[in-house]
Amino acid sequence: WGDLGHETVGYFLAPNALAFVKATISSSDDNSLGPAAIWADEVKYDDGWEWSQPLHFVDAEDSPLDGSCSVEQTRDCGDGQCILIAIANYTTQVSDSSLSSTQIQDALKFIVQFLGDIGQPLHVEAYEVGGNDISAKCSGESTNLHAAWDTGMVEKNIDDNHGGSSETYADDLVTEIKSGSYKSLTSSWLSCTSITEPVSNSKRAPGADLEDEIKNLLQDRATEKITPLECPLVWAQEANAFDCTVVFNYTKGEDLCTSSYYSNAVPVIDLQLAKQGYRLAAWLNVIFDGST
Ligand code: DCM
Ligand code: DCM
Ligand code: DCM
Ligand code: ZN
Repeated sequence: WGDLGHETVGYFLAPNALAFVKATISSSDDNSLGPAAIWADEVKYDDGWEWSQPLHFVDAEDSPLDGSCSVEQTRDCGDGQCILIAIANYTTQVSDSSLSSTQIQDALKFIVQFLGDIGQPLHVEAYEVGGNDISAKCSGESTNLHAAWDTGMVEKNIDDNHGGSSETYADDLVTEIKSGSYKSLTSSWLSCTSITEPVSNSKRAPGADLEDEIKNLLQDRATEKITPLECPLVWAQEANAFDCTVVFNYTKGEDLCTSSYYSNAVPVIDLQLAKQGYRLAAWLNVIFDGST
C-alpha cells in the first residue's frame, strides 16, 4: 500500500539511521521517507523496471477461504522473485559501500516500500491474484478487493477518523505507539529484528530434476546467493493470517467501505501500518546504529 505508514517511521529512527536517510534521499523527496516511499510504486510500470513488479508481494498458495492460511519460503518464493527475498537483497545493498549512491538510494526506497507492502494482507496472498480479480464496491464505486485494501478503505479511514490528512493519520499512529493502545505491543512487534538470520528451513527440495537444479543454480547467481531472512517471513505470516479472518469475510454485493466489513478492517489497517512503520525504523536502526 501507499506512503501513509512510512510517514510514521521518521519519529523512531536512531541518529545514524536518521542521518543516513537524510543524506540518501534526495532533496526532491524532501529528505524524508514518506514521499520516497511512493517511488517504487511508480517505477514498477516504467520501461526497464518491470522486473520489480513481483518484488512487491509474495503469492502465498494457501487456502484462506477454507480457513487455512500460511506463507512458506520454498513453496511461495521458490524462484526468489518475491518480497521475502527482495527485503533480504536490498538489506544487503543498502549498506554496501561498494555500490553507487544511486544504487544505495534505490535500495533504501525499495526497503521502505517493501516493509510496508509486506504488512498488507493481500500482498501476501495468491488467491485471485491477491484479490485483484475480485470485484468490489467501496462507497458506491466499483473497485477490486486488493485496491480497496491499498487505497479505498485507507482513504476513507483518513477522511473519517484523521481529518482527511495523511500527516495527521501518521501523527495519530505515532501517538498510539508512544503512549496509546499500541504501546504495550511494541516490544512484541520487534521480537524479530535480526537483519541476518536466515530462514532455517530454506533448503531446496531433494530429488529436484536437472532442469530444476540448473534453474536454481542460475537463480543463485542472479540473486548472488542472497539467503532468505527469517523476519520478513514472520511478518508475512502475521499479515497473511488476516486473510483467514477479516479479508475474505464479506457477503456478495456488500459495499466494503460502508458496512461492518469496513469497521472490522480499519483496526487491521491501523495496526499493520503502525507496526510496519515501527519495524521499518527498527530495521534501519539495526543496519545503521547496530540495535533497535
Ligand atoms: N500510490 C500513491 N501514489 C501513486 C501511486 C501509488 O499513493 N502515484 C499508492 C496507492 C496504493 C499504493 O501506492 O496505496 C499501491 O502500492 P502497491 O502497488 O505496492 O500496492
Ligand atoms: N499484486 C499482488 N499480488 C499479485 C499481483 C499484484 O499483491 N499476485 C499487487 C501489486 C499492486 C496491485 O496488486 O499493489 C496491482 O497490481 P498490478 O498493478 O500489477 O495490477
Ligand atoms: N494511484 C495513484 N495515486 C494514488 C492512489 C492510487 O496513482 N494516490 C494509482 C496507482 C496504481 C493504483 O492507483 O495504479 C493502485 O496502486 P496499485 O495498483 O499499484 O496497487
Ligand atoms: Zn497493492
